[in-house]
Parts: sequence; structure tokens; C-alpha cells
Amino acid sequence: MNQNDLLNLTYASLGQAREAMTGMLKERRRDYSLPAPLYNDPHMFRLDMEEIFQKEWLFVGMTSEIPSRGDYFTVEIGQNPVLIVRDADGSVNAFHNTCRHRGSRVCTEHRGKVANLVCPYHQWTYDLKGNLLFAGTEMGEGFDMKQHGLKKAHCKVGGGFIYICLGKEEPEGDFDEFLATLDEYMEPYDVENTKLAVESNMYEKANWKLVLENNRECYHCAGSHPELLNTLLEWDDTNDPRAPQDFLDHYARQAAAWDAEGIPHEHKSFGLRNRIVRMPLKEGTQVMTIDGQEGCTKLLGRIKNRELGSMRILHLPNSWNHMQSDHFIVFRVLPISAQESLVTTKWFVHKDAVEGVDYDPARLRQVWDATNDQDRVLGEENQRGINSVAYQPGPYSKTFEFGVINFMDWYTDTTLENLEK
Ligand code: 3BY
Ligand code: FES
Ligand code: FE
Repeated sequence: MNQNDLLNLTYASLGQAREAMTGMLKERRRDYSLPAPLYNDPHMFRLDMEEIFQKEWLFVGMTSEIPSRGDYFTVEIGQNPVLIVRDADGSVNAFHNTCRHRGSRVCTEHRGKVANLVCPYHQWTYDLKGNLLFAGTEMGEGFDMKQHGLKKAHCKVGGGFIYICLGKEEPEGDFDEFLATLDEYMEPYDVENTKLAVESNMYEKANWKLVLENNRECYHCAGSHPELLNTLLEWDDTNDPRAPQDFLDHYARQAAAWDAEGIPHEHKSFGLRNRIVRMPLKEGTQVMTIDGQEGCTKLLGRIKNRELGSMRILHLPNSWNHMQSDHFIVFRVLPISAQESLVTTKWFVHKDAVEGVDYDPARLRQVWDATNDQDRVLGEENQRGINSVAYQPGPYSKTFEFGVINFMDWYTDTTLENLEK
């Protein structure tokens, strides 16, 4: 089953799927993994796309990837090509990347720079605000250019993070509050003066929810992530109920230093969807490199202390992040089909840092390349086992997997709410 097969789902079968999904979500045993169709069935996938990925806020990238006027990158949200572009006034716009003539994708590259947005098919030309500027001379009398601008997607920025929403309306909730907190917590990093150092795109044969579930717990870390565990502490939060006293003491010492420097660190939650917390790394380590020592000679923004731990920023449904002293790492998950996902990881450094002098991209990416690949294998094995006729939902640990429980509660409640809208 690939993306194109999804388009062949009939209206009748989708209606039935909607009912089946509602039933499964209402009847599901809380604190248990989901029934198999929610992980492997193309109808359920299509509904995930409609109810979550086409209605909720999604993380797409960082503002410093498009530093100046006309810089853009493209992203595919399931069947929906989207383009993110820096406007002349410095703001960031998101458009559906589909031409208002006959629908061709307008920008066909992964990223680039343009003066205007020109469709490759018949050269209809749009400005950076999506207004149609030129449609040749063949469109005849009465053709209204104003009615044929690119369709906008909602787009908001906080602390350098760009989020889009493909829904007609923005979802209700406390998203603006989350963005304001991101501004505050990201201030020390001066994101506009960072640059993308290296990027990885990993294809994973697993449903997007399995990718997220895997990220939301560290139950699997000891068994799978030797490189990451050189620096990462397995506790998921500073208020993790399992955290022992020596962790709490280590945290208290680091937090005192952070407070003295005005580095925000306190846990902030916005429902189950968004969370920010700065977590210490293992004693004596600075960043998530293989030996825990510096990844880049230049510190980010106004940062002076190399031991800033990692500020973890969670955004459901599709992103987690690690913000450290000399580089930060952002993660984005995009569903491809019921059993395929794309995991993109990007490492950012100070914009004046020189590759090969101040940082080595191979060293920066080493730990998370290994970790991502280990997680890919776990996700793919998880998917294959779930596809078995013998699979039945199994129990999450309330202590080790509370992050997974939170994610599943968010997913269930949000999907049910959106299905009913
Ligand atoms: O570090 C992360 O992003 C997550 C949290 C715990 C397990 N996993 C590796
Ligand atoms: Fe874009 Fe024709 S489809 S100009
Ligand atoms: Fe992992």
C-alpha cells in the first residue's frame, strides 16, 4: 500500500472507517497500546491524516533555515505539498504548494531561494505573499488574478520554531501561550544567528505513532542506546517519579548555575501536547557527542556555560528536540503511509562557526545517527509484530512509559474530538 492507493479509498469505505475508528478509540483500554488497525490500516491512516495532520499544529522547521527574503523549504504533509518562505518583511509564510492554474507543485526543490514563486508548468508567477502576479496573456477577459493567489496555511513562529496548520480554522487551545514560552526559553540561543550544520532524513517502515511512542519512553534505552547513554540520563523529566536522590542533587546544582545566568529551565506543560523542560546531562558531560565533550567551539547566543544540559521541547504530534550549549538538534516526524514514516533530524550551530574548524559535522551527528538507526529498527520490529494475527494491545508501564500514556491519551482525545467536529 503506498500513498497513491490511499486516494482510491472510496467514500463509502471511509465512512465505515470513521465509525470503526470512533468505536476503537472510545472502547480502547487506556494505558494499553492501540488495536492493530490504528497502526497498520490504510483507512485509519487516511483518517489520522485528516483528523490530526490536516487539523493540528505541526512542526516543520526553524526560521534560521530561511534567513533571508525568498529563502524557502518544502515539506509534504501526507498528500499535501507545502512551502514555507521568508517574506520581504522578515515574516514567514506557509502556502499550499499547488498552483492555482491546474495544480502543479510550484516549488519542486527541497530548499532554495527565489525572487518570486514561479510554477514550472506554465510559469504562473506569485509573489512571496502568494499573490498571483503573472498568468501570461492567455487567460482572457474577466480572469480575476486576485481570486487565484496561492492558498495559505496557518503559520506561527515561537523561539525560532515554525509551526503550520492545514485546517480551515486554527485549533482551539493554548498554542499562543506555548509560543510565548518558547520565545522566552529560546532567547539565550539567538536562533536567528544559528545555521543548519547538517541534516538527516531517515525512512522508517513503521506507523508514525510507533515512532512517537518509541521516543516517549526510555524503557528501551539501556537495551539499545549505548552511544546516547554516554550523556543522556534516562529520566524523562525533572519531576520523573523514578528519579533518585543523586539525580535530584545533580539537577539542583546545575539549576542553581542556570538560575545565576538567567537560563530558563523549569518544566512547563501545555496540556499533553507541548512540554518544555531543561534536563541535566550526565555529570561531567556537556553535550550529546560520543564523549560528551564539545560539539562546536562557538557557544550559541549569549550562552557561557557549556553544561546547560539539554532543553527538551516536545510538540505532539510530530516533534521532539534537544537544545544544548553549543548546538541544538530538532526532530520532525512526517507520516508517509500507514506503515511508513520519514524522520528528519537537523543539527544547528552558531552561524559564524566554520565547518572543519569549529565543528565537525560527522562528530555532531554521530550519536543521534546511531540512536535514530537503533530506534528505526525497534520501530520496524514493533510494526512487524503488530501486523501479526496474534497481536493484541499490551499494557504500558505507568512509571517507565508515562510519556507514552500521555501521547496516546492526547492522540485518542484529539482524534475523537476532531472526528465529531
Ligand atoms: O532523548 C529522547 O529524545 C528520548 C527521550 C527518552 C528516550 N529518547 C531517546
Ligand atoms: Fe501552474 Fe499551469 S499548473 S502554471
Ligand atoms: Fe530510542
